[in-house]
Amino acid sequence: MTQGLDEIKIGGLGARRRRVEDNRFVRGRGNYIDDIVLPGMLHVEILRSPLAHARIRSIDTSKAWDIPGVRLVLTGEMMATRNLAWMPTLSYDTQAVLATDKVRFQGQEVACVIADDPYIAKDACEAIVVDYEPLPVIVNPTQAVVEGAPLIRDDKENQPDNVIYDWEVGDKAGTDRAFERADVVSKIELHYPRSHPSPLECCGSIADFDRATSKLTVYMTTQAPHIVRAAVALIAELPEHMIRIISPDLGGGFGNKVPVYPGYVMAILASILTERPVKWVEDRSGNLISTGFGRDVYLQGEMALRRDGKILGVRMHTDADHGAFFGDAQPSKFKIGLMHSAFACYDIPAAHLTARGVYTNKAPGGVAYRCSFRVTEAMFFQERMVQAAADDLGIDQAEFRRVNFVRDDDFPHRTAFGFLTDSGQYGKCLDVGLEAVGYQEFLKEKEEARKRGRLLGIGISTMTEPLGAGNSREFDILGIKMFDSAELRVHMTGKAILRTGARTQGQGHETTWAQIVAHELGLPAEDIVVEEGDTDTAPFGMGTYASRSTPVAGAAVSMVARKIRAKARKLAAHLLEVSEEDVEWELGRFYVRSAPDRGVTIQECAMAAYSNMPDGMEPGLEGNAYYDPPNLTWPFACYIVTVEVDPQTGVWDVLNTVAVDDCGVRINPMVVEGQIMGGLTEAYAMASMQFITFDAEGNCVGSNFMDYLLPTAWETPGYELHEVVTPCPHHPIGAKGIGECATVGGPAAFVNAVMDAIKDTGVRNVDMPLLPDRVYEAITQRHDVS
Ligand code: MCN
Ligand code: CUM
Repeated sequence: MTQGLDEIKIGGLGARRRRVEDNRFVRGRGNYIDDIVLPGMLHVEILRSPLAHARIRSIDTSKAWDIPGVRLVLTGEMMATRNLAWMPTLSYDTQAVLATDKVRFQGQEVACVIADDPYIAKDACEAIVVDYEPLPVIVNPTQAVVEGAPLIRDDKENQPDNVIYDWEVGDKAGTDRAFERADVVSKIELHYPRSHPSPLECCGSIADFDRATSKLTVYMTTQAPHIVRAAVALIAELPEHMIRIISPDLGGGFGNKVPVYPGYVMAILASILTERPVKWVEDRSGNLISTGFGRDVYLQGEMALRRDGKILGVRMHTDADHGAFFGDAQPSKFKIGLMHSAFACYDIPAAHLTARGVYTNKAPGGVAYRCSFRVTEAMFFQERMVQAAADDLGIDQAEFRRVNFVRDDDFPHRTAFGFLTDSGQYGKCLDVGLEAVGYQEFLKEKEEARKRGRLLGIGISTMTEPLGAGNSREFDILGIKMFDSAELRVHMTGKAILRTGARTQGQGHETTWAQIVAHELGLPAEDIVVEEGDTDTAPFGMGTYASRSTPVAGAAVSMVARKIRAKARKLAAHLLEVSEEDVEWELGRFYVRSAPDRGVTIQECAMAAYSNMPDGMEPGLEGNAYYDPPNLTWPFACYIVTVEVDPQTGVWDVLNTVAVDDCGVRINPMVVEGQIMGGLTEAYAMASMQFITFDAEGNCVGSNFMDYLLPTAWETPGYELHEVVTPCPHHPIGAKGIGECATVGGPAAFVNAVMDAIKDTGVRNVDMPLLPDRVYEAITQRHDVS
């Protein structure tokens, strides 16, 4: 027991290990899609629709064909001859690859040119003449459902209107009864505006079809390479074993790189037709205007309350604007994602949610931007409703949360919407946050400032969120169950390679997975290389989104390492010439129980696996594991923000941001803190400046970084981070997901703070982003601003 390794020194669980991938990233040695150049490669450019809704009368490509260097011009009509004009989406809908009949949003793909270089292709796109007949445009859910609204999806049979789904969950009768018994009913209406994750690197792909071997290799910016392989096999009707999807280094994903985009399909068809590698790389406007966005959901919420502060029931109705094609990547069972995870941290007897999704003349998407399948909207609505209810009751907002929290001894807890939360210490997290921000002192300071006409405010957001889809009983995408995988090969000299079915996009898996192996086997983390993203080498997995990597693939890493350890134990017994039962394990070493000095290292076992195995044992030290989690993981977060609002201008400044996160056991605290800081910055961005809007004609406002704002280091506030650790009871190392927590829980803290500061005006809500002119209007006109 005395010779075990120091876990932190070998880079195991809990080590603040520096991110190994940053070695190449900060040196400019990353290998992103646009860095890849194949011999003889051609380039695709896409012609996009300038109109949001129009019938296509004709497309004349003859001038484009005449331009020297142009190899191919594709239109929807030509795609249709190969049955590729439409493709299935990840939500059982169809999406146009290239428009045939109509265009349905501004920026939709209408034609594409494949040429020797991207500039020729771009010029040739401009030479294509499209004759459009404009149609009336729908830009929001209200317009979508009015009598006589133009039908957007007239391509579909059995689609008489613009409604995609009407869905409900929860206990309607029980909730109605709760409202009958209520002393107070608190109501709020909100819009979570459309935003965009805008990763540093836009989307792109290189398709390389080899006629001689019939093999199609596609380099692609994707968060889920194996799902794409399945999708390509189905869409292009190619044999799956002849398709290889390689996801190279990704310059951020944030959910933007989950869907299959038309550009990918065009590059594939173009490569098959030209027998040359074909590259498609999106420009920034193309990315902002046409690819997976976030949110665009309206909420009407009601809370039934007892005078003493107990929540008796909650009613929610949401309207989701999905754009022209229902293209969400989300569990097929849940039509509005995990919206019904709202209120999971509160002990509420009854809840009912109705949700309607509609088509509009806007780009498809909705599930992106650190959203965990719409948990972002759920928690924003929850925490805005909670603040409004506390105000209506005249109860302190922290106290109101505390009396309604699920208690520490009440886990696992079944939520009103039917989820089973696993563990948490909600009251403790809140206490840590209040203490850190100096809650009582701030309330006094606020009162003093008020007397002098200064507007200070404090906003709280507390939430538990479901991270880590599956389990496979409830979670699937297009019928494929949501589990994940890991494969570990320990070489003769004790060095190892680990592969998983996840795909890091910046989260640091190359660093943190090695730490899990170090924890389980005592191999130094630096001796383990981690590889993800190549379907020819990685085990099958569902990819990285919904912060599922740690809960699912990370668990698989633990499990495969334990399998290896079990085999190593047999090897150790053989080397030590004792029976397996007499062998004990400590980090990095097996020893004889009765003689602890007699031992062998894990490296010695690895060598024996190839050079000195016992009779009858299979050689080698390799294995794989598939992990189907018993439940989601439920991290908790408490975010507290203080602000000062300038009543003369509506400008607000963040004074302090405190974050208390409980994501169970932290594999690498530094990586976790990076995730939280990134997430808080996105939360601040959405609360203060980001939204993509459309004018009445469906023109996208926000298709460039002049209109769609990213916070720089200059305006980003500082953060004070704290931690509470409640190990996940069902995860092999007790870890819960963290990747999306701060983006999910953060926005309500910022908005609640500003609303608290201007509470005296009687204003209940200003919709995000809280631009100064909106806040100014609220203060001076004393009405809600949407
Ligand atoms: N981690 C840890 N201890 C824990 C939990 C996580 O050390 N208890 C580490 C993990 O090992 C991993 C990172 O934190 O390195 C994030 O882990 P996890 O919460 O499992 O999330 P995923 O790896 O599945 O990442 C997905 C999540 C999502 S859905 C979006 S969107 C998002 C996000 O991560 N996109 C990102 N964070 C991002 N960060 C970067 N830099 N780039 C993106 O595109
Ligand atoms: Cu919804 S953004 Mo992340 O789950 O890839």
